[in-house]
Amino acid sequence: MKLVLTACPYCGTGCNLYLKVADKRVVGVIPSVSRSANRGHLCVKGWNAWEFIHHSDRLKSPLIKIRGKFKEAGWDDALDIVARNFKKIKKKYGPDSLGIWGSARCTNEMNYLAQKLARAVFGTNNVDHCARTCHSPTVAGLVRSFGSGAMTNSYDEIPQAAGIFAIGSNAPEAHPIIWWRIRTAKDNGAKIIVADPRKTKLAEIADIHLQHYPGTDIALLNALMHVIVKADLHDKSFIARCSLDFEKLTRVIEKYTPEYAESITGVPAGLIKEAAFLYAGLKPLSNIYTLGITEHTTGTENVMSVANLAILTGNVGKRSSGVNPLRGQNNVQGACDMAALPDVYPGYQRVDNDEIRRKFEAAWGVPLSPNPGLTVTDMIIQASAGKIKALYIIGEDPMRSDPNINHVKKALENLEFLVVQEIFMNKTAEFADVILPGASFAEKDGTFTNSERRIQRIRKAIGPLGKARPDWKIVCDISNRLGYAMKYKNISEIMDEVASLAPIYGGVSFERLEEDGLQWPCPDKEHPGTKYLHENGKFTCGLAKFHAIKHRPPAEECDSEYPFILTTGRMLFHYNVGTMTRRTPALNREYPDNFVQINFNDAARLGITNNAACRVATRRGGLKVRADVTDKIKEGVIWMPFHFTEAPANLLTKDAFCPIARTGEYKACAARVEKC
Ligand SMILES: Nc1nc2c(c(=O)[nH]1)N[C@H]1C(S)=C(S)[C@@H](COP(=O)(O)OP(=O)(O)OC[C@H]3O[C@@H](n4cnc5c(=O)[nH]c(N)nc54)[C@H](O)[C@@H]3O)O[C@H]1N2
Ligand SMILES: Nc1nc2c(c(=O)[nH]1)N[C@H]1C(S)=C(S)[C@@H](COP(=O)(O)OP(=O)(O)OC[C@H]3O[C@@H](n4cnc5c(=O)[nH]c(N)nc54)[C@H](O)[C@@H]3O)O[C@H]1N2
Ligand code: SF4
Ligand SMILES: [Mo]
Repeated sequence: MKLVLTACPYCGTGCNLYLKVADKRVVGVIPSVSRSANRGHLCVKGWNAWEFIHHSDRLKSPLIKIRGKFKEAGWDDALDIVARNFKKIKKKYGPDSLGIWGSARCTNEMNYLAQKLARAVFGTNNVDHCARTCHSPTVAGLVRSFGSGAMTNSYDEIPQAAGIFAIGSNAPEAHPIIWWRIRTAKDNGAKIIVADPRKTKLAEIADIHLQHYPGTDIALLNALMHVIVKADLHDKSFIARCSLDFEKLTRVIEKYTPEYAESITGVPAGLIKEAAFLYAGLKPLSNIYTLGITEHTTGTENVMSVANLAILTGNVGKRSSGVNPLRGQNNVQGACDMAALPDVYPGYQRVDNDEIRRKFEAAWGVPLSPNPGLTVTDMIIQASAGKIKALYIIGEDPMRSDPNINHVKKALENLEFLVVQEIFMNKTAEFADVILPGASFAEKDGTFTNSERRIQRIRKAIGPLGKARPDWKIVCDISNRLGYAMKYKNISEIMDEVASLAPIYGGVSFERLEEDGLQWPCPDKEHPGTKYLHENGKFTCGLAKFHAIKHRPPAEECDSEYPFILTTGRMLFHYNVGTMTRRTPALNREYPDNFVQINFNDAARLGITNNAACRVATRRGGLKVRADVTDKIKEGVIWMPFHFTEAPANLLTKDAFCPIARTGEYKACAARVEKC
């Protein structure tokens, strides 16, 4: 048996594991003990991250749609059709009628080439990926507050924190190996404050659980800051030395007394006060947040509010402190770093900066567009409007993961040409003209960047199945056919090109990643990488900036017809749209079908009993699901996972978006529940 060291293909924790290979098949997994991301631990998805690889549903040949039916085809035929159509549409409607979706499930190298294909070959900045549905408010918000939009600190600092404030994060289910560190902090004596509408496992071990209504985070955070400032517990020397605009903040938070916040959030004023006093007394304190903060029409402002609280108390730029967004996908950090984003080149260098653009024009040998492109959200809207004519979607399933899928369906139907690159047939691929089979993580080399900015190697354990090809090679094939040569002898040359263009990756090479990866910023070959950002209050943008932010309700508020707030998310055993975990018997057995969590008082009023079928409806549509009657959710709020393609939660969610980051409001819309 061969053991091949690689990284987990699921969440952004980036655990390292060995794939066990026998007779050219992956037959199991064991965790790596020596790598720091997980230190010998894996969650249930990691332990089972091998069964889907050989599943009989894997796409093993290119498919071409002929008169509405998919037929197997050779690579030459499929690539010819792809190149011919992209060329034709570009000629007829111009470069900005095309768009590419990179993939947070794929390697850095693939994403670098995908954005290069968009910019240098298609001639457009219309390139984006699922970070738009996820942590784009983090990138936008933390850049505004600190100058850099990533997790500030490292995993191994969490156990030494005196305090942890986790807001809108279900780490026990979504980031289990970071949860292990939070538990260790608790064992070491840390105090824990949680803000979440649901009583998660994390809330259960918290010293204080603030169970607020979805979409009321700004009111809650402003009230915490109000109490801290009134009690004179803020870090005055840090504020004076390292920040801007404190007075603007104080003017806005003046109004947010705990009593006023109680009227918005539903959290008792006394508990808000208690939490604020506890928070202010804990140093260093690590702020952890995820999608409960970002997936709102106020997403970017929510992120800046968390940053406000950290600056106010001096909890940033130090060990075991910081503002720590736990990134979602295995390589969403990397896909952002590589600039599968419409406004920046690799390393967050703006496309509308002339000097930067000239650097990339010289490197890539072609003129480049100075106009920022469209986000995923806006490519969908513009496809419906007839301005986007062709899309190349890699490893993403907007027909299940974007809000209000009927709105997505209309857009995909309106395209003249759609290429989908996938490992499994998904709902988006059904709309494709051509489907290109990618190799799974076990079948290719490359790198993923995890949530603590650690760039790590993934390694090929077996050859690609059937006619599948590594995703980066498919991008090269398309580019070469379009007349722009992408010829790399091996994949490490791609990382060398990234290092030469993106200063934060300047010192990165495959050779240097062998040991335990490297954490960016890593500007040169001698640099050891960076454990935490903004050391000694020296922020990437000079001084940290407070933002004065007022509470705004979600786009859709409850009324007598739709009296519940529906919020959606994930659970331990399944992963996003479920193409892999639903095909993993050990995981699917535990949770084979969709359900809605509802408070037992609400259920009793509606005559709904545990496990009985009920109907959940919003203004977009309705679903019949099982009721999970529980005390773990606040009254007036219901919760549903989005992993089940046959009962898709995004039939219900609303296509309302953060105006800055363009992220959808998956975490709050108005719904009704009925007994079936
Ligand atoms: N098992 C598993 N792990 C995963 C994934 C998966 O699908 N399955 N997906 C990965 C991805 S892509 C991501 S982005 C991460 C996401 O990781 P998380 O963001 O932790 O996961 P979610 O379940 O989306 O939501 C987190 C919490 O937000 C709470 N919440 C809901 N509404 C609000 C609100 O208005 N305010 C606040 N403060 N909290 C609210 C929910 O109750 C939930 O406990 O997980 C990653 N890890
Ligand atoms: N209601 C609701 N909806 C949500 C969210 C929510 O909280 N609530 N969260 C949002 C978030 S945070 C995210 S990140 C998105 C995720 O949404 P998506 O990115 O659409 O979902 P995934 O399941 O991560 O995977 C996308 C596809 O990648 C494919 N894939 C996996 N590995 C590879 C590979 O190596 N190569 C190729 N070519 N394809 C591969 C999978 O088969 C799958 O079809 O969902 C969003 N949607
Ligand atoms: S915590 Fe995330 S990276 Fe680690 S094994 Fe689980 S899914 Fe994989
Ligand atoms: Mo995500």
